[in-house]
Order: sequence, then structure tokens, then C-alpha cells
Amino acid sequence: MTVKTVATTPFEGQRPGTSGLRKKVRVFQQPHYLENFVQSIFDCLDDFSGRILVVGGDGRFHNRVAVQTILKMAAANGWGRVLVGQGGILSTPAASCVIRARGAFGGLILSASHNPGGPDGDFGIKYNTGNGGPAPERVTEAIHDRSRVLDRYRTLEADDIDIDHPGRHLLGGTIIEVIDPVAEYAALMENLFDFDAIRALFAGGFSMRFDAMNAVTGPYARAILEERLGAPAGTVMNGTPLEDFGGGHPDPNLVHAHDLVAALSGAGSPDFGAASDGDGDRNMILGRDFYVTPSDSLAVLAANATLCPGYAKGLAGIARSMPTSGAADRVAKKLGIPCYETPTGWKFFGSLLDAGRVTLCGEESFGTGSDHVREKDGLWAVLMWLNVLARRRESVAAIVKAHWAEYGRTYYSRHDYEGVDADAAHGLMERLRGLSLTGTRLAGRDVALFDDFAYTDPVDGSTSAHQGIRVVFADGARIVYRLSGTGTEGATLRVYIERFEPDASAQDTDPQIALADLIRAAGDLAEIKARTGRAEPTVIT
Ligand code: VG1
Ligand code: CO
Repeated sequence: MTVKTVATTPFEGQRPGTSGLRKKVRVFQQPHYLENFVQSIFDCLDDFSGRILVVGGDGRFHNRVAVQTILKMAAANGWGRVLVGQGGILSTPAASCVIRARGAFGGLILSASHNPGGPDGDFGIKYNTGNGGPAPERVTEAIHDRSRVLDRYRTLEADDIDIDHPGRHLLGGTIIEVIDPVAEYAALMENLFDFDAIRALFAGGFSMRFDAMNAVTGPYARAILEERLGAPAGTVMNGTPLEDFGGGHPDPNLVHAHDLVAALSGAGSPDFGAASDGDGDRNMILGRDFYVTPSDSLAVLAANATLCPGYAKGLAGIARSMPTSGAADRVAKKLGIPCYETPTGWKFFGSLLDAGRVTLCGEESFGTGSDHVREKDGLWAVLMWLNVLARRRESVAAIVKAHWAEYGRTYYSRHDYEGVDADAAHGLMERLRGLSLTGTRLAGRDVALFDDFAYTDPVDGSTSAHQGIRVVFADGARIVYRLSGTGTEGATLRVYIERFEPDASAQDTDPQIALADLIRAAGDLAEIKARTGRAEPTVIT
């Protein structure tokens, strides 16, 4: 086996501010493309010789090819040991768990999350640091700068490694260890939650459906829910990871997880439903005929956290992304703990978690997690709900409605306009940025604050600007506009709308109706129809 240095040309890698490289599979199939990115990462790291690298992905098309490329490059670049999930599989939270549990230097996670897979779909790769979390901006910026001047990469001429069976191989001077992708993650879950109580819940006839959406969480959910917790076979739907996710869109929301939504409708349907996304870091929570918004889920879990052994001592604090509703803030207030508002993206929670300032974190985009790893964690959220349900023995709807009665309800909705013309979307945001609305009236309300959200990390002082345009009303209602950083076609405009309703007798309205005037005002203010040509959003969650 010989180390080969291959000449290459600089390329425009990961866009700064995004937490990975996410492109069409066809782009990744170009010669040297993945290699350039991987070498750019390796070139930016401190000395990792002899250290551990974790590698795995969500099993989508191109995952296996990419794993082999990375193993050879890792060996040629002097890593001591590479831990790779069997079959090239590791959910994003499981990868974070393994990085932490094994004291790895870092990890490469292969996924485009909830984006469709297959030869015409998307692929992605990101680097996580030794704390198990996505690399912070100063690292991703260094990687980006490096990729623009890169002129060679190192690889090894060698046969492919058998990644389908657990075992050890020597590749050059590097040990390649193929590991069970589930074991360490399942052990961590067992430490956090009351598995006996959940087992008793299932034994008593409680029924649930977990929709793995033909993506990575199937093996994890089967091993934990069906094998360890005694849920009947068939509890896990779409449980075999497929390279194209069965042609579906592995995004756990009301639109894409329609099989699950249908399964949870009507008398006699299961008590509890949940779904996760392509790489296993998102979750959607349903009761019978009842949808829990991710913002409410964070608030309910925070309010009930001490029912779970791993959180019995209480929470240090809560963090939510800026567009996530204020529901969790009111729980934090009642608990007398801090609540932080961060920009969108899990990487911003990392420093707060590392500093021990927060225990629970959440995003409106179906992401919830805690200090147990440094990624959001779909199955973790499902198990936390199960633990709460096992202890409270009430329905999902009853728990959420009681929560609203106590804390007030935040009506919330996100409207996405996907695949719009990029220039039109940027023009729309630019024009909004130029407005000055503080002190004016809109939708019959006083505008208390109008700005483009900027964040200073309270731990390390790093700053991030232009994180979303906020219209905050004096009564607490809010409209937020952002452009997605994860799409691969055109631009996606996200509009987030919320309003607080403290009156328990007025908490039973459909959010689209309860928010109708704000939704209209949001469209008018941004001239959405005129500028994008879209009369309606593509996805409403
Ligand atoms: C979206 C979500 C954001 C999430 C990100 C990654 O980003 O809005 O909350 O952190 O996806 O999620 P954007 O920029 O498209 O709005 V995933 O499941 O890729 O790890
Ligand atoms: Co994801």
C-alpha cells in the first residue's frame, strides 16, 4: 500500500456559516470533489496523529462509496484509528455519542439530513469536533479558506475495507474498527431514562408507532423500542434504511410523515406516534389526533424533565433558537433558570452545553436535545416523551393542554416557500432589512422591535450577524423571516409566526386561524407574492 499525493485544483467548498457541505449526489460524484473537502478539513485540524476519527452516515446513496474514500484518506493522513459504523451507518446523534464516549479527536458525518436521497438526491458531509458537536464557525471558515487554495490531497492505494462485519483491519498504519452503530447509543439512553417504567407502560397495552421514514433510525428504534422496551413488533414503521429512503422525503413533519399522521387518526389508533428524519436528529411527536409543535414539545419536556432519571436533579438552563416560540421561556422563568436565544443551527448550543449553562435545547424545526450529546437527537426526544407518559399516565393531548392551561399557549406556525428564485429571495430580504418599523403599527399591533438578529456567544464572545429579520410586537406576537442555509435548489424563504394566548378558554383554535391576521401581515410586509410569484407556501408546519 502506497500513499499517493494527488494534484487537485482549489474549489469553492462549504459556504461559511453552514455546518457542512450539502450538494447534489452528482456534484459529489465529480472526480476529487469529496477528496478536496476531506483534505481541506484534515489540513485545518491540530495534530491528530495517532488519534481517533469516527466515520458514519445515514446510509443514503453514495454513503458507502464516500466511507471507503474517507478510510483511505484517513490512513494516508496519519490518523491512529478510525471507528466506522457497520455498513457505514451512524445516526448523527449516535456519531456524537461515539465521539464523546471514545474520546475521539473528531468525526465525519455523512448525511444531507432530511433532504431526499438517491442518485438524483442530495448528499452531505460535515466535521464534528471532539466535544461531539458540529465544528464552530471559526473552524468551518478555516476549512472554506483552505479549500480555495488546496492543490493536493493524500490517499492510499488499497482495496476497499469490509465494513459490513464488525472487526478490525489495518490500513497502512491506521487501525480501522467496524463498530456496532447502536450499542453505545442504546446504553446511553438506558442511563438517562426509566426503562422499567416504559417497559411497564408497554406491558399495560400502551401502543405507539415510530416512523423511521426508511432512514437511519430504523435499527436504533427496533433495538431500543422493540427489543429492550418490549414494544410489539410492528411498532417501528419503515424501519429498514434504504439508499433513496423509498423515494420519500425523510422529513418528520405533517406533510412528509403522512403515513404516520394517518396511522394516528381516529378512535382506536395508537396512543403515541413519532417520526425521525434521514440522519436521526429530528423528531415529530403526535398523540391520537393530536400534533405537538416542536416548540411546545421543548417546553413540555422541560417542565417534566425531573420525571426522568437523567434529569432528576433539574435543569441548568434552556436554550432555543431564535425562530423557536417563546413557550420554553415561560417554563424557564417558572423554574427560575436562564433561557438563551441563539441563531438557528445546533452548533450555537455547543458552547452553552460545554459550559454547563444549559441542559435542554430545541429548535422549531423538529430538533430537541440535551447535554447528553452535542447534536439534536430524535430518538432521545421520543424516549423522553415515553418516560413522561409512563410516569404521568395521561394522554399526549391531556399533558399538552394542561401545560397550556398552566403556562399559556403560544400559537405557532412556520410557512416555507421552497425552491424560489435566489435573486428574488435575497432581494426580498434586502428590502426588509432597509425598512424601519420599530414604533409603527402593523396588523393592529404596536411594533416594539424590528431588527436583523445578531448574536454574541455569552461563553466565547464570538459574534454572528444577519440571523433573521424579526418583527416583535408589544403583545409578544412575532413574525420572523429567514433564508434557509440547508437547501440545494434555489432559495427557501421561511416565515415564522407566533402569538401568545394566556386565556385557557381561547386555546383550542386551529393555529392557521388563530394567526390569520399575522400571516396576512407577514405576506404583505415582505411582498411575498409579488416578489416570489408564490401565492401559498410549499410547506406549512
Ligand atoms: C434547517 C432548520 C434548522 C436546523 C437545520 C439542520 O436549517 O431550520 O433549525 O438546524 O436545518 O437540521 P435551514 O437553514 O434550512 O432553516 V438537519 O436535521 O440538517 O441536521
Ligand atoms: Co437531520
